[in-house]
Amino acid sequence: MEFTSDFMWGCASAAYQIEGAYNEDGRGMSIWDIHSLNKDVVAYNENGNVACDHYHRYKEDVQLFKQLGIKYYRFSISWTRVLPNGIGEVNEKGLQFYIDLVDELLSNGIEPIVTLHHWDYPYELYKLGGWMNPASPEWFEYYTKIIVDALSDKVKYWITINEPQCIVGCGYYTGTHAPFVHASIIDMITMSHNILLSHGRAVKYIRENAKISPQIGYAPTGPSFVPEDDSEEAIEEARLKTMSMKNSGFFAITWWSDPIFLGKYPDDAYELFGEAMIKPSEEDMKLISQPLDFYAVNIYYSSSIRGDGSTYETNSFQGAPKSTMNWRVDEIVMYWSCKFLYERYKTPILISENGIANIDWVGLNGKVEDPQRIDYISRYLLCINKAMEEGIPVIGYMYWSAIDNFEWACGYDKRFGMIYVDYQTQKRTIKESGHWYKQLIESNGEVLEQYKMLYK
Ligand code: GCO
Repeated sequence: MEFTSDFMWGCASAAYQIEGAYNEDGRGMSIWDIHSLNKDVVAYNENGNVACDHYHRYKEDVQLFKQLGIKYYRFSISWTRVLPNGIGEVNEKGLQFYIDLVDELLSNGIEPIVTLHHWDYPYELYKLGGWMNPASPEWFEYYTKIIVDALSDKVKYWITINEPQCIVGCGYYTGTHAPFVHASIIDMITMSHNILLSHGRAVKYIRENAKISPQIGYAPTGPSFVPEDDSEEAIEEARLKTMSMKNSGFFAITWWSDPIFLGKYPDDAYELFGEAMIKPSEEDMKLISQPLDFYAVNIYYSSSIRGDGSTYETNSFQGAPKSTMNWRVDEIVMYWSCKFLYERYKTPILISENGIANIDWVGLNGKVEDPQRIDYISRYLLCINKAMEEGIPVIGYMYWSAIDNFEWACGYDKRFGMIYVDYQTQKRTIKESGHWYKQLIESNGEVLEQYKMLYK
């Protein structure tokens, strides 16, 4: 197998999805706390108030993570736990939680990867216009400074922002995530630009001030198309559609990655948005496009929509294998995404999320048997291996998620974790996939060798 000896094997999570303790020790409210009070925006009107109670149980959880054999753990920081109003006074207890978490991880041999922002935007800043406010990049830099000053003597890996596609696309376009609204095109362009500037300011701050030499990335997602067949034309069509604004608008890969990695907005954004399109200054683009060490990407399934709106039968057929999210198990997307992303952005790739929501429960034998998850991970990793065989540098894989959690608008029904949570008792059980993951990591992926020929 191609996995390098320093391949980063890990799991991921995000603050609002696991921490709970939403109103304890001085934590301020985020848009998810406030907007999930609306009826019927989240399944069963659930919220992250308690979630996995990780805030109180992080020591137990780190012990469980250790049993998964992971070498890296990607988590995010709750901005309002540290800065209850988003800016201004620091909540020392909140900051201490993250210092303790980092210490606990390191003393158990697990390297932290810190995501600064994973969607739980401060409500107090939202009231001031949030990402619409021209001061929002300064606010983000201030928040970054507090975190970097406190953690960068121990944290080496940083991710600025998770899936900006969902911040704007789901939060303000489809209205399916907090703040659950529909904004105008011009407002979504303004927000996007401010998010990119926030990223730029954060990168600059980390690069100039981190106490140990940092590795900095950014974690977008985006619709990835796979070729309908193996002809050159089909490959080219998939490449063009993956890297186009036309099919995906605010969800597009290029909208969020060209400014950062190529220093300019994609040409077709000017065609798509016309008059509404921003005319960014050179100075802004310079700030946005500072070099990054890795391109972190969250990949789950492929898009397979033809120009006329019909879908490819090769992977989107009736009865195709799907997760409980209704997402296709479609591992080849991993290969094509890595290939298309590396060709365009020429930056080493970290798979910062990939995983499956499965029908899991604790069996009569006390085990959570989840063979589909083992098979899913194997398939996707084999496709990463295929990309690596072609010389595409993939530096690591973070399974989503370490532990079952609050799946945003889908609530708690969707179980992505390698650790099962009984939400009534908070009892945790490592799923069979978690035990398997440990062996996989110990063998540095060699346990997959037997299936390699299937992905030639
Ligand atoms: C995302 C987020 C995660 C999700 C996960 C499963 O990609 O949507 O980063 O918070 O929980 O991806 O949907």
